[in-house]
Amino acid sequence: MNDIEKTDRYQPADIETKWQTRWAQRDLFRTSDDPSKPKFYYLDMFPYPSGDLHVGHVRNYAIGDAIARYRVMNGFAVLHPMGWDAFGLPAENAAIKNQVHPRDWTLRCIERMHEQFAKLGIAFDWNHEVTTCLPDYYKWTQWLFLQFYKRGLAERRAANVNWCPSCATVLANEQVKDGACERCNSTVEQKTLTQWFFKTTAYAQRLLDDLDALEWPERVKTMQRHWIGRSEGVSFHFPVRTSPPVGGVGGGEAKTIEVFTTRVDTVFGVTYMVLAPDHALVGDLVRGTEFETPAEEFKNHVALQKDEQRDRGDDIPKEGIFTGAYCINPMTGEDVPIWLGNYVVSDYGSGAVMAVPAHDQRDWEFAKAHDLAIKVVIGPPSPPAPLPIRFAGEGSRLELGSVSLSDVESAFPLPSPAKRIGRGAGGEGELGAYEEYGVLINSGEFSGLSSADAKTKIAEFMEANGIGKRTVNFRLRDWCLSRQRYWGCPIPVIYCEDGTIEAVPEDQLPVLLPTDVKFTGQGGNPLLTSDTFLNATDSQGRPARRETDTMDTFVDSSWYFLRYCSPDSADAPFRAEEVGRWMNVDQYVGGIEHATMHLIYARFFNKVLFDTGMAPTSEPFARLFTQGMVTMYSEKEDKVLKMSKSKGNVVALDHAVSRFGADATRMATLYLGPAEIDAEWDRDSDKVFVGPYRFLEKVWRLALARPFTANWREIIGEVSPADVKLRRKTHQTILKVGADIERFSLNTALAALMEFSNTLQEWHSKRMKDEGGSLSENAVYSEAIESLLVLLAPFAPHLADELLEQLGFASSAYEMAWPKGDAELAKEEEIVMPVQINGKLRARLTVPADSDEETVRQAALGDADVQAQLGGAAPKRVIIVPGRLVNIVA
Ligand code: ANZ
Repeated sequence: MNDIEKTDRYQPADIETKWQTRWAQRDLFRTSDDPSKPKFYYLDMFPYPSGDLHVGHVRNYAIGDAIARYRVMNGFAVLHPMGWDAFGLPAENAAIKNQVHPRDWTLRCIERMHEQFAKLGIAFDWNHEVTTCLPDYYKWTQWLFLQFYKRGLAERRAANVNWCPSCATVLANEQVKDGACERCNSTVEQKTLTQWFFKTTAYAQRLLDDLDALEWPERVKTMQRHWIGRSEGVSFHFPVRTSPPVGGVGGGEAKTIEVFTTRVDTVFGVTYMVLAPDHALVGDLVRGTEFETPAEEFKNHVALQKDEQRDRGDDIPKEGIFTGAYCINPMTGEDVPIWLGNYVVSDYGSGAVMAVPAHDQRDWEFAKAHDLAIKVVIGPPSPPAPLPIRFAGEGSRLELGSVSLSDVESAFPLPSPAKRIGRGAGGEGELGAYEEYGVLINSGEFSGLSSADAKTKIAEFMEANGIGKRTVNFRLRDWCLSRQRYWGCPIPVIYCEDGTIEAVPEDQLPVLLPTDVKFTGQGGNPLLTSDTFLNATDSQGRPARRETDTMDTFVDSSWYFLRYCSPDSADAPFRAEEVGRWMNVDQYVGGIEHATMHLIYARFFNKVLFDTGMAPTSEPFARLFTQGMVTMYSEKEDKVLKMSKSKGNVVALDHAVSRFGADATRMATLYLGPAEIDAEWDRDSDKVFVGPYRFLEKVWRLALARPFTANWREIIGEVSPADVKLRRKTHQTILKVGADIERFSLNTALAALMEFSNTLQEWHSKRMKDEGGSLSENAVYSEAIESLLVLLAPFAPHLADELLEQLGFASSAYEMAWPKGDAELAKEEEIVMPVQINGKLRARLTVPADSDEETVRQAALGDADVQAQLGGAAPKRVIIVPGRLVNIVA
């Protein structure tokens, strides 16, 4: 199509290194300190430095780079930093395996990742780099811990942990596989250890309230609301009988069981009590009885079941045992047998549930499994005429008010089959608890009230009579931050001989990780092998022992976005004026897997720092975008999985870049589909690159195909009708690409650029045939090419800069202004559409060629001729054939 010589062909390898070197030499991506520019803080979730990047990672950084570059070109001062979440288990495991120090291993990985980011040409400002495992960072993590400690927001207390007896170490839930240690396969035990906690629960309400105003995906907000789990209910006590009930005469009632319920309207339907197997009272209830050993065994058995599964208890088989003890329902005086159950967890509410099997599906399943009574106390909203309920009193069932299953079925034809299906999987066929609100029955003086009224009335009654009180419960737990690991931030406290705890004085920070440790792989915290570390001196000069727990790495990542603002701050974790300038983060981007833990911890941290006056905003991340991940077929597992080295389904960045160049690699990852959705990488990997690569080749050819006129703005003047279409496309593309980038729709932005290049190509081929060559024609072409290159720069920055240079530009696209789209020029021409009424041509409509159906419809029905024909009657149907015809059936 033109006479470009072979040497002028697109050669990504040459131009990419050239531009990377130039950008680095010029420190082009240094954050602007121009205070007159509006600020834009773009934050990618920082990576764990694991070494090699693959195209799945590239997608994340390509998204961020496109947006950050776009903002810069639009006149913003953009902070676009990168750093390393550099503490953590993999480095420690690598140390054990390869006898290399975790620090060396980590720093080597970081170096390697630096190279790869450079190869990709991502516009990070490395002047803001942070590395959490280096003392200049973790000194401040320790300092922040001490501020929390001073404010009573960090405390030490006992907690249950997974313990591997042979590794002598605590295991995270993810390291327990089917009740066994992932590494050595020994049976995992539950152990109580004293651990450090951050009191996230103190911020539960604010973490919930402030979610509303955030511009976050609704899905993430919902996950956080669920995680925080606010419930309104009533807490009250069931006194424990000290002797078994005999004919309703009780023994002493010294002990009580506290319950929390969201359905106090069902209190008359309690037929048994369930305690968490590790509830504090269990020992007292069973001591010295035949139930003591079974209770202990049951506790150990349940301890191996996963907490998350037990937590809501919906999908697990309901296991339990009787304790032999009874308590008393304070509202009815009835005896209630006390059971232990696997579906009740000790750290929610009070660890005890008043079970109402007729109205709670979990209780229903439990009652069915253990043959316990079911008493109906809520009927459907408009109850049928009173039905004869037989109060059965046979067998082992409770005497008072108990009904058999068939009584329930015949008394209350349940509202709809759907409602009868329990939440639990499997279980008792389709019959289950009636969990809806309704009208109270069998509930003493409260019978006849609606559930809603009864909840208020019973709560008021309990409060007036000192039985209980309304409470709010949160599912959110305090954050256990202790890890018995070496490669983490040491917790800066020491234990004195007299048992007191001393915070390490701030001027002695950081507490450095010692180097004289042994990584034996034998388990236990390697820090215990360092005498220099262990032995400390307290404030009185007496010998003391240093804390060997290190912090959960989520602590490091809870404040890195603040440190990015002033990475070199030496006398505070960050400087007020810099966090004042940059916070909060305008756009945070990361995986949905961080919807809860990280994004809750970071919000909590930021709130505490806001309260101390250190952080300028109460929320750290104004806008959040969760990008989808890249998946690929894994030979190893014979299915499509998240791209990862361990699954053997990766396309390495190095491989991609050396074959297709960084620009095509970046574009290929963006072109996969909408950025928020997971996308599958083709098994025939080269296929994915071909489209973007050919497109870049085409841009290359087009840009050099005709003489470029830098001053096209001055000479563009009257555009000949033959060139209007190209000019229109130019302005349409400018408007579309900008709008698409703003809404993270990068794949459609790329599609628009590709379409634009096709229009340009067609125009050019046609022009080669005509003689062409007018001034105005060159100007239209030059405008199109310049726009194309500048619009392409956020995606393919190397190619854009190279071609701009070849066309005579002295600066990088990074320094150029984003083109301004002219809506007038972008406007489609108008078309005439015939309007038929009952098959007869009645009017001609002039509408913009790109009108949507609704616009055409409105125009047709508003047309004077059409209105006259219809004579005020509404048409039966309006059929629109886009761009061609309107058909009205009157
Ligand atoms: C009786 C009852 C009757 C309940 C009924 C529900 C329906 P949220 O806060 O929404 O999760 N519960 C209380 N503590 C528990 C624990 N430690 N482990 C397991 N379950 C527990 O719901 C609170 C409800 O969960 C409480 O209300 C209690 O069961 C149960 F028709 O009390 B309910």
